[in-house]
Order: sequence, then C-alpha cells, then structure tokens
Amino acid sequence: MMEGVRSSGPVIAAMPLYNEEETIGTVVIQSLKHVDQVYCVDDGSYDSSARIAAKLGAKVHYHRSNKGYGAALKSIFKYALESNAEALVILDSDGQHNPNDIPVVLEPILSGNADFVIGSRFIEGGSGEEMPAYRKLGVKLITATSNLTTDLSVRDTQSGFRAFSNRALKKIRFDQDGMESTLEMLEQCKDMDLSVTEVPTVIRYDVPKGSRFTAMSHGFTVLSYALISLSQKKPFLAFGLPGAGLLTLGSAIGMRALNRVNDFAGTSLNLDLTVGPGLTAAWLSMLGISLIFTGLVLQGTRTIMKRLIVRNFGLE
Ligand SMILES: Nc1nc2c(ncn2[C@@H]2O[C@H](COP(=O)(O)OP(=O)(O)OP(=O)(O)O)[C@@H](O)[C@H]2O)c(=O)[nH]1
Ligand SMILES: [Mg+2]
Repeated sequence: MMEGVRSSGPVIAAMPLYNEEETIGTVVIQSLKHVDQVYCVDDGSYDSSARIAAKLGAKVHYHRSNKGYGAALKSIFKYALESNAEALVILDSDGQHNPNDIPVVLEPILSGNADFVIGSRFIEGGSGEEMPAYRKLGVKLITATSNLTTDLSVRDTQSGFRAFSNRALKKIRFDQDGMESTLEMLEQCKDMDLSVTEVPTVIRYDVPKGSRFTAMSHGFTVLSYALISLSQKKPFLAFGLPGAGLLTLGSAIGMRALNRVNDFAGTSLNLDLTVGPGLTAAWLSMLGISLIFTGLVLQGTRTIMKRLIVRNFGLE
C-alpha cells in the first residue's frame, strides 16, 4: 500500500497479459506489495495465465480474442479512469520488469513532479548494456525518430514500464492497437502539455520466454509508425533532409565528373568516365530536389490546414 495524502482513487499496477503462465504469478504477488490493486488484461491467452492472476488477487479483464498490446492498454486506461486512479503503473507480465521497481517509477507521479514516467534502460542506472545489440539499435532508431516528431528528448521510448498521473489518464487518448501505442502516447504528452520524465530501471533478457521472434516484426511496425508520424507532423524535415542528402551526393558526383572532363579535355577518355557519373549525378539531384519540393508543399499544406482548423473550430 502506498503512503501519503490521497486526492483521488487507488494506485493501480496493470499489465497486458498474453500467454505468460510461467511468470504472471510472481509478477502479481510482487506488484501487490507496492500498490492498492493489480489489474491484468488477458488478451485471449490460451494458457492458464488469467486463472493464475485471478487466483493470486489480480482483477482480470478478458478480451475474447487477441486484440494486441495497444488494445490491452486501452482497456487498462478505461479501468483506471473509471476508478479515478491517483496513479497507474503499467509493466510487462513476462518477468522482464522487476515489480520491486514500481515505487521508483511511481515516485515522480506521487510527489507531483511528473505526469508520465518511463522506466528507462538508457539513463544512468538502467540496463541498456544487457540488451541484445540488434534490439538496442532498433530501439535507438525508433527513439530518435520519435524524438524528432515530439521535440522531447526521451532516451527510451520503447519501455513498457510506465506510470501515469490522474491528469495524464484524463488527457491521453490513443488509437493504435499494437505496440505503436507507446509512441502515440508520447505524442499526446507533447500535444497535451504533460510533463514526461525517465527513471532508470533494469529490464531482463534472461526470462523464461526471453526475446521472441515477434520482437523483430514488432520493431518494424513501430519504426514504420514513427516514420509515418514524422512525415505527417514534420513533412519538411522528413522529406527535405533525405532530399538534401541526395542533392548533396548528386552534386558531389557531378562536380567530380566535371573535373574529369577538364582533366582529360581533348582525349577519348572523356565520354567513358563522365557519362555514367554524369547521369547518376543528374538523377540523384533530381530525386533530391523532388523530395525537398514534396516536403515544402506538404509543410505548406499542413500549416494552412492548421490555421483553418484553429480559425474555424478554435482547436490546435
Ligand atoms: N494483451 C496483450 N498483451 C500482449 C500482447 N503481446 C504481448 N503482450 C504482453 O505485453 C508485454 C510485452 O510483450 P513482449 O512480447 O514481451 O514485448 P517486448 O518485451 O517488447 O519484447 P521481448 O523482448 O521479445 O520480450 C508482455 O507482458 C506480454 O505478455 C498482446 O497481443 N496482447
Ligand atoms: Mg517482453
């Protein structure tokens, strides 16, 4: 049980649950030591996960079929809002997060210093070093893209260990049913002016199921979402930057080809050494210019649409 003055309802620990019968028991028992309630969303598991969780004192909500991680988070948010939770902490049920870190993740919320806390692997004291290299690269790529979109400087956007204040629960809305919901929430924090902070946590990679094959495909889905989101929110950056890169490369190849023309002026070597690079330079430059132009048009359209919406509906 948490100490302190209560302005609203319970402190809840919640977890998406999908076929985790080997670990869920320990996670529920240990979590109950730190919060008022444990809430599990069983997403169509075909093992004994849900029965074990319920037996050990968790409240279990059932989805009849597997709807995905984000869909489970939606059910969790709905329940936390209905309970007017003072704070909500979400953690994985596969044993990768240590429930004894719950107080650390909740602290900034309960002391009123943040609305959204991420248990991060990549700040001092976190467990980023233990992460398999390919996963680390994926998470860093997703995090960098997401930070460009949100202007936040979060170090670990992909941690499932997160806590929310009552204010954040009331303001955050997300649509995605998959793991992309992790990024959508951060965009909401930025849009709704919620304060985000990170605390170090250890995330284990030696749990019974360990890192699974699906992690790769989840990674690509989340990265695609991050790129689409960036191209929608900051099209000039998303198209203009690669465009400028291609234009620079094209120009460099073009300049070299031109220099060759000068070097071999009057000899028969000219054509062989300059036509190929010249053509490459031309199409790279044209592609670069098209991308920059696309970025400009999209950015302009976005600005005009935004102004129209603000003028006609008073919304940002
Ligand atoms: N409700 C629900 N939970 C899910 C689903 N997929 C995964 N989970 C749960 O979400 C948490 C994180 O899922 P994982 O598959 O472990 O994802 P991850 O930790 O990013 O990847 P790994 O390193 O491979 O474990 C776990 O507690 C899973 O039980 C799903 O489709 N529905
Ligand atoms: Mg996991």
